[in-house]
Amino acid sequence: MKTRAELSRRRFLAHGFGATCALALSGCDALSRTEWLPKVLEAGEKLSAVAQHLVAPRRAMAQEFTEQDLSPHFRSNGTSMPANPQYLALAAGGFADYRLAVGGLVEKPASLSLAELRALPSRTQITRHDCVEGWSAIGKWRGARLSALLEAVQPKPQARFAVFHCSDPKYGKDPYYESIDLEDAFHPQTILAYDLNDRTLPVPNGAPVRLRVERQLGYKHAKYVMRIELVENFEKIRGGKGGYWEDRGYEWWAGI
Ligand SMILES: Nc1nc2c(c(=O)[nH]1)N[C@H]1C(S)=C(S)[C@@H](COP(=O)(O)O)O[C@H]1N2
Ligand SMILES: [Mo]
Repeated sequence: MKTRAELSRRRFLAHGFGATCALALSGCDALSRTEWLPKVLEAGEKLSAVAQHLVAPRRAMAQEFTEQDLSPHFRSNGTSMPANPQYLALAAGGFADYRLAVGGLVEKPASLSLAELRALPSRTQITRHDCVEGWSAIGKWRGARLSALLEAVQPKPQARFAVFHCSDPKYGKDPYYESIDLEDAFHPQTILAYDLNDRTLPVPNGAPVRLRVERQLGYKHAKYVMRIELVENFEKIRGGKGGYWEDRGYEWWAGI
């Protein structure tokens, strides 16, 4: 359980300009010197996305690092063991029966085993994970390119977002979920990671599959992904804000 102080710190950090600039990006420094932009940023997440376009084009790559930069230990945050009997049964069987369901607004819904996911075109990347709670870690991730998976299932023209449904009920209640737009979904560094630091992804970091969406803050990187749903909007999904923390006040746009 998070203490009240931790939760309010999360909320504080998740709001507005703080989340965008907490990581001391030089672009943000330059922007904060202009008078109008901080006001614009306070106006909401859509405008934060606009500001992000000003400092970096959407196709820009997140910084990548070398083996020497790896953190000695990649910590776990949030759920470290989903309290879900179905998940525990899958884990006990080494995830042999795991299937990733892909559906919603797609022409060819699919259900993939881990072997099938591993057979998709992959990418390996050493990147820095930044959590709004005030810590960072550098890890080496390997996973299936989400673009390859989406090309296989063929998004329908109305599809605008990919929603990641996870297996962990937070605080014994609502399952974690997250979403990204299709521009981020097709970005080359967006992968469904199954390895961390050259080993099978450990349970505390989201086994068997977790999202890496490198130009976004930590909470967007959904762990324990069971189902991907393509949607036009978030109207019918849980709190309607596109993510577990977003439903509780975080910004949907967490670009860094
Ligand atoms: N399913 C699920 N995904 C999640 C979370 C979670 O609690 N459940 N926490 C998020 C947060 S806030 C962070 S910082 C990262 C932590 O990833 P790590 O455990 O590999 O450090 O996972 C994100 N994805
Ligand atoms: Mo986080």
